[in-house]
Amino acid sequence: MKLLTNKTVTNRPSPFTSFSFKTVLTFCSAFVLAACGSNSGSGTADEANNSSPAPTASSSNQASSDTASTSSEATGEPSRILVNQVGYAPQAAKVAVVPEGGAAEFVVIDTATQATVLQGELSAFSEWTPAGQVVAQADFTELAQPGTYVVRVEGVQDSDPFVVASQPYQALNASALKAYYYNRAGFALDAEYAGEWARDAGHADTEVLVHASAASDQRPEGTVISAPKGWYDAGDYGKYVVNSGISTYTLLAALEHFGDFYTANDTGIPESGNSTPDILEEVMWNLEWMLDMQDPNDGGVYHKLTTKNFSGAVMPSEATDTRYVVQKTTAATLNFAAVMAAASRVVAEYEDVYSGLSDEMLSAAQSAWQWAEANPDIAYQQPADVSTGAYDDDTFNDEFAWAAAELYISTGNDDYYQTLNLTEQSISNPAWAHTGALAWVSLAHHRANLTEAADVSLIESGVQQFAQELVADSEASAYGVALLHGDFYWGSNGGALNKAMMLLQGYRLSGDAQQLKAAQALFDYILGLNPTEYSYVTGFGERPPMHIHHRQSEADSVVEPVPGFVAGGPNTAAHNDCGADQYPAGEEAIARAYLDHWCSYSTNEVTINWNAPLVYVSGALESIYGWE
Ligand code: 9MR
Ligand code: 9MR
Repeated sequence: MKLLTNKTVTNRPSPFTSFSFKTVLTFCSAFVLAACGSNSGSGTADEANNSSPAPTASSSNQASSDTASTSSEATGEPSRILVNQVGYAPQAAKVAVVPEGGAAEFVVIDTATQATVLQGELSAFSEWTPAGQVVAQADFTELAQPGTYVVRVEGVQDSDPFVVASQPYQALNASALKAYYYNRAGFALDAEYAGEWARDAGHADTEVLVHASAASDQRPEGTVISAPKGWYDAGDYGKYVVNSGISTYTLLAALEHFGDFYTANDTGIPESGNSTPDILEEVMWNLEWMLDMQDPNDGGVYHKLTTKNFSGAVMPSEATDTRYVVQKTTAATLNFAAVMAAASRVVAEYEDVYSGLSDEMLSAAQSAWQWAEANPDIAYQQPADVSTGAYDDDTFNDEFAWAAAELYISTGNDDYYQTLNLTEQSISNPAWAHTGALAWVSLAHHRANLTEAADVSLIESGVQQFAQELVADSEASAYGVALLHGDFYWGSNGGALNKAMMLLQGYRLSGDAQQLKAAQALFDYILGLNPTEYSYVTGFGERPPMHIHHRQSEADSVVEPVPGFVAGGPNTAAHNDCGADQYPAGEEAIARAYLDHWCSYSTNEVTINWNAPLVYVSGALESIYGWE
């Protein structure tokens, strides 16, 4: 490869990658998600009861007309050279994916001058089986000069234009965080902050009924409680503790790990400019709600706060059905314990602002832990009269480990470390039902300040081994991404971003450039280096989703959806919501089973748990590539 100047050219959550120190290999198929702890129980009901009309020919064409020249269904080849449509930091690894049919060399063209600034050889062509596509890579890492460019191979369509610039993900990071503000329950979004997405407040949740499934002596069925604030989970208006767990934690971890970056950032939310970081203000909105989801009489935590059924596609203020807290569960209670223990550390840094809150959170975490120890196996059972999201995790070993780790770090009490029993804990990619890896993330970050009970070399080697497995998958992939067929479950884009986050945990320990490169590749995948040719984040890139399954975005009169949300992504469940025949490809090309249409809640919904690693990874890359 040679740098040229001034020359003009004419032309359920997947545990596939998992290990343990006790040779316990967890292996489960994407087709038996239930066995992996993913929620297929409610999937049956969701799919069977799908009452939303399938898109008409013209409406589904509308989705594809936005992408008129994306991946050809007939050949399966990408229609153009694929890049990260948002761009790259000067020092980042930069790899484009090139379809078959053209020359063996590539050039990079400066769009301002039409000069060729770099030329090189393509890698060998090989198949990426999740997409059923044969592609090569063009590695243009050497290109470090800021500017706007395209990658060109004679005989195939140019890449989209992209920038090389310092701080390329600053705006995306702020927008991904601001997505949580747009999903605040019980809060009016003023035009001053929300622009054209301003809306009235909905769901005050100051009068919520205790559902029969959650009744106790002190709080019988029908008791009115108050649990305001919190974020809407997703495109629906429910508030679910299990999914809030990993989401809230991941944002807290972003702040714990990259404090300087977040302390200086302005997200443009009403609290911006005060003495606490915006990310903490945003997280506090959800933490305050979570605190109210704990029954103060016994420490148990309600699984969710929702209506009995999903509302129609209406604005929050128009969705006024009665809301309930439903069943206390082991998973919700342990998610609560883990998050409150972690939050107590972060909030302690701001004792002058949140006086007494850190202690309150830690004791709430401890009483939740005690409830879970006394009730170690209470799985969520969807009551007959309730049909909102189930988040019905029924294996709790990972939640126990995560909560124990957070309590250990925050209290220094070795009993929690012994209970955690780290040698028995496998690492699998984080997901709402698979939280064990989060224990490793926190322990690794705090490794210098743990008590002597902790086995720091075990903690480091565990994180390293997981990251190295992902590097190997990345290097074996024609697209250069650590994504296997089994990774295409509901929310595959969240899974990809969580893998990037885990690679960055390895990188933070080792400084290994291959781990950073593999994380960058997964991030590139989200922003355009994928066989659908979308940049999956609303408002970013050349072809972002326009029809996300997000009730406000569907119900308002604004053409653009609320920005900063990552769409769920292609998956094996994409069959019955819009109609199987509406999807561009089936099982044999699962990485293309995505539809940018409101009806596609299985591929095009947005959630707080998929956006959290988008925030984490974009902020981490900004920090690592030299934010100042
Ligand atoms: O809108 C709902 C979405 O938030 C959920 O993730 C999804 C799966 O539980 O269900 C969606 O609601 C659909 C319901 O399950 C079936 N009828 C059509 C609804 C969407 O319009
Ligand atoms: O992310 C959840 C996924 O793992 C499940 O398979 C799916 C079907 O039950 O539900 C997803 O979670 C949805 C939740 O139930 C309701 N709010 C929207 C969530 C994202 O689609």
